[in-house]
Amino acid sequence: MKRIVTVQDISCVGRCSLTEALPVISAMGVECSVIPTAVLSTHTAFPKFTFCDLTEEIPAITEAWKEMALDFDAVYTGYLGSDRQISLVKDFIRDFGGREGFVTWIDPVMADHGKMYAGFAQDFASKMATLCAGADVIVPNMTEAAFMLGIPYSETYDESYVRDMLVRLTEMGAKCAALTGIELEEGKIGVYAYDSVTDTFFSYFNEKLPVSFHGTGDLFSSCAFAAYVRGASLADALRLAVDFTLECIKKTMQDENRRFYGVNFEEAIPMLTDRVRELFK
Ligand code: PXL
Repeated sequence: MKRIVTVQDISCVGRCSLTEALPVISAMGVECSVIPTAVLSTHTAFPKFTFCDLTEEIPAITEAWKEMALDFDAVYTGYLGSDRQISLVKDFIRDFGGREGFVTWIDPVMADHGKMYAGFAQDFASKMATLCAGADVIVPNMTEAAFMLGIPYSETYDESYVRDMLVRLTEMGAKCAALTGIELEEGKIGVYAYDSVTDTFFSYFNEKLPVSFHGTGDLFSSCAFAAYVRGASLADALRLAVDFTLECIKKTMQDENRRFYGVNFEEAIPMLTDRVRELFK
C-alpha cells in the first residue's frame, strides 16, 4: 500500500481540507498521514472562526519522522496559512522527496471566483507559485492560476486561452498542470490539463449543476491525487475526480436537510470505491 502525507489545515466543522482528504484518500486504499497546518473552528467562509496556527509543529513533526527514517511515496499540499509554511513544505520535499517515483502534488488553495480567501494577502500567490515550481502536478482553479501568473482574472475565456495558461503554468516549473472548474460549454464543467513532459493536453467535462459549494476543490484534488499515486494515468485520475465531485454535489442536492457549507461526499464514497475497484482490477 502506498503511504502519503497531506499537509493542510483541519477545519473542525465545514467539510474541507483534512476532514475530506483523510476519508477520501483512505477509502481509495492509500495510507494517509497528515501534517495539520492549523486548527480552525470552521472554514473561513463562516462569518466567525477561530484559527490556531501550527506552523512550529511542522519542523518538530518532520524532525521526529527523520530520526526514525519514516518514508513516504508522495506529498499532497492544500490550504497553507503563511509564507513560512510554504518554505517548510519545500524543506519537507527536499528531505523526504528523494525516493524514486515520489509524487509532489500541490493544490495552491488560496482563492476562487476572482478573490483571495479570507486572511490571504495578494502577494501570497507569488510565494505559492514558487512551491508549485517544484511539483509534479499542480491543480489550481482559474483564479489561483491567474494570480500565480500575475495576469488579470477573467470570468470568460476560450480553449486557446486555457491551453496557453496551462503551458505558462508548467513554464513556472511544474511537470503537469490541471486547471479545475473549467467551463467551455453551457451546462458542462470539468478539468483541462497539460503534461509538459509528453507535451500533451487532456480535458474531461461532465454535467454542471447550477450550484456552488465549498470543499469541492479539496474532494477533487484528494481523489485525483490518490488515484494518481496508486498508478492511474493523470487522465484517468482527473476523470474519476470530475465524476466523483459531481456525484458529491448530486447527493447534496438530493438531501433536503443539506448544510450550506459543504457537500455530502460521505454518500458518494460507495460510487468512489466501485470506480476505484474497476480502475485497479
Ligand atoms: O476548501 C479550501 C479551504 C481549506 N481550508 C480552509 C478554508 C478553505 C476555503 O475557504 O477556509 C480553512
